[in-house]
Amino acid sequence: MRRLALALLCLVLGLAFSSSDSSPSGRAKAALSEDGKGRSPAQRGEAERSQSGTGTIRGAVKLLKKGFFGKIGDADDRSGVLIYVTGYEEAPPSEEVTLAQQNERFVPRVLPIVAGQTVSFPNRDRLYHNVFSVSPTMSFDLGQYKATDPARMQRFDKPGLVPVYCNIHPQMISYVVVLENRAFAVTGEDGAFELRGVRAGKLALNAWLPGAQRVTREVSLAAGGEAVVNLEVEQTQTVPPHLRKDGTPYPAQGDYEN
Ligand SMILES: [Cu+2]
Repeated sequence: MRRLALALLCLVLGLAFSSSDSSPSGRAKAALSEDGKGRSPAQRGEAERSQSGTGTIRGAVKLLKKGFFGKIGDADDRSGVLIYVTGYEEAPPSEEVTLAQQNERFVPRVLPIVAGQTVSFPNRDRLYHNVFSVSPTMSFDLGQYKATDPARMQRFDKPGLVPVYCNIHPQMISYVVVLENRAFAVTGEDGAFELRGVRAGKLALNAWLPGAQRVTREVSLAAGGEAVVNLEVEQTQTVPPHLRKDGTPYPAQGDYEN
C-alpha cells in the first residue's frame, strides 16, 4: 500500500515537473522531450515512471586561468567547460553527432556524447586528414579521405575520455567525452549551466575542460527537486605534444605534404 502511494506521489510530482517545464533550454531538455516517441504503451509507461524520478541541477562555474605573468586569475570568458553527471546509465539519443575537420581543426574541440552513440566525422577541407585515436577507451583509425568522400562514422560504446587526433596535422586535437547519461551541458561565457531531467539520487557532478583537472562534487538530488552547485575549475596545464598513430613523432612543420 505504501509503495502504491509512493508511486502515485512520484507520478504526480513527475506530471507537475513536466507541465511546469515549458521553457526549453539546452540539450538536457531536448533529450527529455524525445523520450517516449514511437514506443509501445508499456515502454511509454516505463519512460514516464523513470522521468517522474528526475530533478534539475543548476549552477555556475568559475574558470581560473594563468595570466601573462603566471598569476592565476578569474577568467572573464567561462565558456567551454563540460558539466556532466555520473552515477547512472541512460540510453543514447538516436541522432547522430558531428565532429568536423574544418580549416585544419576539429570542430568542436570537445564533443560530449552518450555511450552507444555514433559520431560522424566529415572532412570539410580541400586536403586529406586521417582521424585516429589510440586511447585505451576507444582506439580507431578512420584512414584518409577528402571532402568529396562520404563522412566516416565511429560508434563509441565505453564511457571515458577519447582524445582524437589527425595523423597528418599535429595541431588537430579534439576530445570525444563518452558519458553514461544525457545529463550534460557545455558552459557559455557566463559559466552558467542547467541540467534538467537528471535522475534523482546520490550523484556526482563533474566539470572538465582540456588543460584542467576534473572537479567532482557529490549531489543528492530529490525527485522533482533542484540542486544548486557552484564549481571552480583551474585550467593551468598545457596539453603535451602527442605522437602519430604508429607511435612515432610528427615530422617537423613543413617537412610533410598534405
Ligand atoms: Cu589533418
